[in-house]
Amino acid sequence: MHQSTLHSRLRQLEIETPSWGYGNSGTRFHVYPWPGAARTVEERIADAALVHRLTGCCPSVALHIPWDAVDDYTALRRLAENEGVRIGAINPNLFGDDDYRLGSICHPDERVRAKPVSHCLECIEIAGEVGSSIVSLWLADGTSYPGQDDLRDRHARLVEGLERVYAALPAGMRLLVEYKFFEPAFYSTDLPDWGTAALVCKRLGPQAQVLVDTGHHPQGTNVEQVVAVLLADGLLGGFHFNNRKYADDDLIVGSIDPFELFRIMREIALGDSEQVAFMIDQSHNVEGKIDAMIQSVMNIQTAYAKALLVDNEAIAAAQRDGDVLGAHRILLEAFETDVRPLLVQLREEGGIDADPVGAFRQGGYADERARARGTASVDSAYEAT
Ligand code: RM4
Ligand code: MN
Ligand code: MN
Repeated sequence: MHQSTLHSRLRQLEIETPSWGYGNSGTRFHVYPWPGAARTVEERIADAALVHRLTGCCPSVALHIPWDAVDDYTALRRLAENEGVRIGAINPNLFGDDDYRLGSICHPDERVRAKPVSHCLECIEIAGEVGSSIVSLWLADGTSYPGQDDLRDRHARLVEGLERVYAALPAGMRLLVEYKFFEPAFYSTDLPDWGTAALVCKRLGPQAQVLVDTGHHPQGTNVEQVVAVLLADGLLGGFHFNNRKYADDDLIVGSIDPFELFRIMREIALGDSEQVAFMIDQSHNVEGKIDAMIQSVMNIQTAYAKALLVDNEAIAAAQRDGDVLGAHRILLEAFETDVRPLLVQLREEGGIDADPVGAFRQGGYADERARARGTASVDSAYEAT
């Protein structure tokens, strides 16, 4: 790839950070409060804006409703713009309500089912008001015991509910459908995998696309192949980047398996990915929130830079020749390239510090926040959500 194409493709990469990644979060065992962690939506947006200033590539922030709900969304939009960011994906909360014990959109009682649907419709309106073109949903729906509910009926309820949501989408707005193979239900999950999500999106129509959360697959899943197939079918709407070791760990993206992240970004580098929303979905339980977010952004940039370095002509020739090891070595060559000087150069050209995490750590931002916001104590993990 020509040097200038490489630079411009790297500069085009924009990553959205999540408001919920800036507040206190924890496991179901305990939440360790972080000094200066954001307590309000305004503080979460301010932290996202700081990440954008330090990285130069995170111009939008995703919101989760009702965690980030406000009375005046036009004012919130203005606040974000004044901070230098825009509001990105609106995520309805379909799991934090006492009525949802047996599910939200797939709940056996149609009176309960009406509630998540109208919440999604409200989120579509909010998206319109804040100038966002994405509503991104994840359902916690499922069953924990065989026989608990009828699996086919649940699927029919899912499609019916999402059809009502889809029908309310204005032109230009997309519905991203996220899947996860287990949790909080343990026996069946109503949107367990990319195949089910893709089937549902196909039924809904072109404004519905699949969201791949990189932490939502069973051990050993070939995530880059999922990405490749969805891209080929125009069904890849976006990512929730994070990393996992055992379950839905929400660790810093690229922290456990940078080679997997590289393989995923290789598919992005190859495919037509203009429509793909690159979002982070992490919760930082034992680490600082802002520097963890910046590190995540840098890891994605690193993986993408390496992915762009793959010699496409050479690998295609090796693949045609059936040179298995030769093709593999071409891929490794790119993965093993030190792209740090390239990224430093790009950052410096854009007026960004060569080491954005270092700039955060040395910039006094953490102390400033700890002084202004204090350390909110969180009594239990349940209270944090
Ligand atoms: C889920 C999923 C969703 C996120 C919630 C908080 O596991 O990843 O994207 O909204 O967690
Ligand atoms: Mn997610
Ligand atoms: Mn998750």
